[in-house]
Amino acid sequence: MDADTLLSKMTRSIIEGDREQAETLARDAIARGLDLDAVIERGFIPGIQRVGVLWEQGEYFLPELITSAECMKAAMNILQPELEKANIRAHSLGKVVIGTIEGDIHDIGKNLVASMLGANGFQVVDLGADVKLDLFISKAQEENADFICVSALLTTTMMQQRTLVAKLRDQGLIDRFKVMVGGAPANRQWAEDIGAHGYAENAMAAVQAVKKLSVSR
Ligand code: B12
Repeated sequence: MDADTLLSKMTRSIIEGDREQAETLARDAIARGLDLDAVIERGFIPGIQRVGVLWEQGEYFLPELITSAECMKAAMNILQPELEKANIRAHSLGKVVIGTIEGDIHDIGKNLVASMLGANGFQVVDLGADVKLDLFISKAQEENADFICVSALLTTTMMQQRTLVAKLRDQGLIDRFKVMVGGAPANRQWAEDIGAHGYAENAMAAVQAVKKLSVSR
């Protein structure tokens, strides 16, 4: 099987919610020594994106969404240790506290960003999903982090990104941490409007953006 066939099988495994197949393909990619960033970006992510479209078109319902999301997580659980090994070899570029904002349980995109940052030399403290604003702040202080990365997938919870930046400003901490925002409803304009330091539309772009901010520190 060539690499392109493998990638499209990965995409299909997520769309079809075939967990066993997704896990087998993830292991296969590791065994073949494929570039795991590409495997995630071009194999698995297009699958969950397609699931999003099918849900929007009313062809998929919540059970299918959940099954596909679980497949995605299962594949990432296999790839994650390998990505971490790459990180151990790399010199740490800084510490990132990351989470999905309060009221929001979507964590697939956040997990991808966390994995990619970890794989690219950052120390990552993942707070999970539905994270209280104050916890982002206290953890960032406790961990002496350089960056706070905040994901939001709902137009309602996205508003909390603004509140978090305002809280940091009120507490005189806005210059201590660089704040990156992301998630499907966010964009560059939004980041600027709320006074965040950065935005990225996907996990690889997030790595580039955080690296750029880390140089400017
Ligand atoms: C999978 C999914 C779910 C799964 C989540 C499983 C999980 N563990 O994450 C389940 C089924 C649980 C779910 C639940 C719900 N969902 Co939902 N879900 C989706 C879906 C289909 C895909 C999201 C996803 O994983 N995308 C794939 C990842 C890879 O992309 P991503 O998250 O955008 O992340 C990338 C970038 O945004 C960026 N990024 C992400 N975070 C960050 C952070 C930083 C700092 C940076 C720099 C970058 C960055 O990098 C990532 C990787 O490339 C979207 C549809 C869509 N088009 O987005 C709806 C969607 C987000 N859900 C939606 C809704 C309404 C809900 C529910 C309220 C449904 C309900 N009625 O119960 C609940 C939410 C409950 C809650 N309180 O959170 C709506 C939101 C609508 C809106 N405008 O607010 C969407 C858009 C679907 C729709 N069109 O109606 N959902």
